[in-house]
Amino acid sequence: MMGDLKRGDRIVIATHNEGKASELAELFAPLGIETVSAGALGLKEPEETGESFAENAEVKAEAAAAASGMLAVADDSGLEVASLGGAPGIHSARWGGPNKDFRLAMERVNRELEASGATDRRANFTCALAFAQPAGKTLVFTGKVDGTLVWPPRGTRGFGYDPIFVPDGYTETFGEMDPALKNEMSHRMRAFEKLILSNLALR
Ligand code: ITT
Repeated sequence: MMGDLKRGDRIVIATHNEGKASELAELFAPLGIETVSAGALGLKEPEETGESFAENAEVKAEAAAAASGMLAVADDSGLEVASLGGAPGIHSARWGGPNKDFRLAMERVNRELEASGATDRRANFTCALAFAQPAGKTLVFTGKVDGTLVWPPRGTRGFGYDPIFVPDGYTETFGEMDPALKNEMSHRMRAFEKLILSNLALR
């Protein structure tokens, strides 16, 4: 099994998304685990052929572990809008188009919500974190945070769809909130917590 993650380790964060890389680096730092991103190592981006967050996270983590010979953690995540049947979901990055323009992606979410006539603006962010060893089993952990979508977008912090997402129990969007507070409740942190718990339990 795993149980191999320990203080002083250096792991690859198998992402080319700087927003994710920095949030995950903040989560791993207090454990004494140093992170380097796949982008910084010049690793190729594998094609995301999976049909779920978990499958795509596995594909990315295994590719990075194989290419680097290091422990790898990949994050596949996205926004699921209840009134849009869970869209954009695993296509969240693609809604930003070739230029990864999330202003456009947020506009599309809002446009489709208005076109649907729905008054229900509930949504959640979901994250699957896959932990892969160069020659071992891959484990996947998921986390979710529920909230409501607002329009127009508010705040310039975070990344992706953060400026339109207000987590339940708060009034600020993830785009306005202190990044440390987002990291205390995010989908990413909740998946991360399970990864760490499973690691400790196996040691
Ligand atoms: P990698 O595959 O290289 O990790 P990516 O951005 O392509 O980067 P995904 O396929 O997992 O990653 O797409 C996730 C998208 O969902 C991401 O681009 C954001 O637009 C959105 N997303 C995920 N987590 C988010 C968060 O915490 N805040 C805002 N948007 C988020």
